[in-house]
Amino acid sequence: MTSFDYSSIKSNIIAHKVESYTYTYGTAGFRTKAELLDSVMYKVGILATLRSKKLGGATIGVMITASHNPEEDNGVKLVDPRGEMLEQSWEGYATSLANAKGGDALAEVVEEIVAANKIDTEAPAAVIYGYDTRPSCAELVKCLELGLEVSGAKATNFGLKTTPMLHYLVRCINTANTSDSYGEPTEEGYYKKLSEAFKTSVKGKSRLSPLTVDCANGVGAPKLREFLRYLPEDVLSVNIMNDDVTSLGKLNKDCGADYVKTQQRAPPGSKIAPGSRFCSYDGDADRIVYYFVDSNGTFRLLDGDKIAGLAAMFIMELVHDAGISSIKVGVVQTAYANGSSTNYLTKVLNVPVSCVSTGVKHLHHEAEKYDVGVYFEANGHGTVLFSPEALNTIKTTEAKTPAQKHAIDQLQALTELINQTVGDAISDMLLVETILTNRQWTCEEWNQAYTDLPNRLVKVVVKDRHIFKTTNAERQLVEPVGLQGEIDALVAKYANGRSFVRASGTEDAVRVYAEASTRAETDELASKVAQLVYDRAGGVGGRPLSS
Ligand code: G16
Repeated sequence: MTSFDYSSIKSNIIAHKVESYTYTYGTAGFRTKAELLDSVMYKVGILATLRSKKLGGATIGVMITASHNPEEDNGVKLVDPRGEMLEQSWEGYATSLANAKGGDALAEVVEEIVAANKIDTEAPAAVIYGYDTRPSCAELVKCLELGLEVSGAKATNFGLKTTPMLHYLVRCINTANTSDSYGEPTEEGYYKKLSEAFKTSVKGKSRLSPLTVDCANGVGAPKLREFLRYLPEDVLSVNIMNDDVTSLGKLNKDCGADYVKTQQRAPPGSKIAPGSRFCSYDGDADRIVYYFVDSNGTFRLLDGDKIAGLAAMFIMELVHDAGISSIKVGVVQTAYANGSSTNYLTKVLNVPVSCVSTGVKHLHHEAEKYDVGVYFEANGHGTVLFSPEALNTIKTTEAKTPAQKHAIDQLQALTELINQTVGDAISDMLLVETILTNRQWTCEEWNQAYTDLPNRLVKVVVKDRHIFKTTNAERQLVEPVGLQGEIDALVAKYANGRSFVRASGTEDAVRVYAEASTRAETDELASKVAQLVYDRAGGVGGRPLSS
């Protein structure tokens, strides 16, 4: 069926479950308890079809995942034709559709979208979709499929995928048979592209000691295992842990990138010892953090900030060695970036740094403004973007010396190795492993770039997190009125103190971030700011939680 079936849409096949619940297309799409999402999936199916029709039948992606959230949650996000997040102007449509109660209201919103975007509802539409390992995915997929059917999309189920694989597939499909072809639109094509690029970028270098990867008991586990079939053991040696995707309740539980970043410790049961190298993915394998214990047995985190610093340093040196003066590197961070990392980037690497709001979509767009834009959130979400001009320069520059040729080849391999559609734990891991292998560095040597200021992230559950409104890339609160002044007064009491508060876009909580000169002062500042938030906004469920 290709027609747009208004009468089915009006019959409102899947009704809004809890009348009073308001959905928001947030930091990473819709995300909440899985049992509240069936009507949302149905409507997202309709929206994805409309988006494809609007864009001349270009393939749109739908990913069903709640990433780092607990197993009982689920979520959904749309992927635009070049593999990037849904254009922001359409997020409002997503929210309106999700909150339309009853068939008439739904049809009305659909008609508004159609009219505002001059969409020919009989135009062709193509949508691909994938999902993670959550037990709720099977039911939600059915709801999505109904939405795709009533709106007349040519729908293709790509099955179990990591989020970045789905982004990759969308871009490959939309660029197939063009000069801009991104790759073979299959899972195998993804594995081949990344593994070949990795082999090139570490050629002639001794293999490092084995890397242990914590896969958060999520989709990253089977996919990494599959990927490793394309890389001989003498090129990259990997031990996989937390790979149980069948037992209930294990996804992201006391493991994964979010746990390691917020708890600042290795997952229980990891046999981490001085000299070993560990990393953790999150539940849908789009984030990664590295860590190790130093010779004193102290846990050291190499988070998204450290990865950004490492990548920027390496790429800048390659660009220099390649003799290419026209390519300028820039870095994009959020307010969660550690103050020391920003200092390192601006003062040591002398690289321009922009700060934007939380959410990959914000970082991605900012990074597109640079020739090479390195973007990472401290939580390990990020990638590197090469502008079309930079890609062309790298491709066409003729080497005058063997050293220049080596640098150009390395840059070329990086453009293939890095998933430029979105942050990708497997691809980012290969990027880090490339750099460490080329340098023959340990994590300890990588960590020497700068010392993190002690920092703390605290989660506060309040009655209504939506009353928190921010400005200045989320670094200041505008509402509740007066609260920012109270936070500033507290911060002023601490050397190198910094703290900010914002509502999470993926969890029902307010996040409080603090950093200061010492661990004790940081914890004190975080707890005092969290208490302020709790008191002002009607905290729920006892005292504020340490994330
Ligand atoms: C998502 C977003 C990230 C964001 C994170 C936390 O990550 O993609 O950009 O940093 O949520 O967002 P918030 O603080 O608004 O809850 P993931 O890995 O869960 O998709």
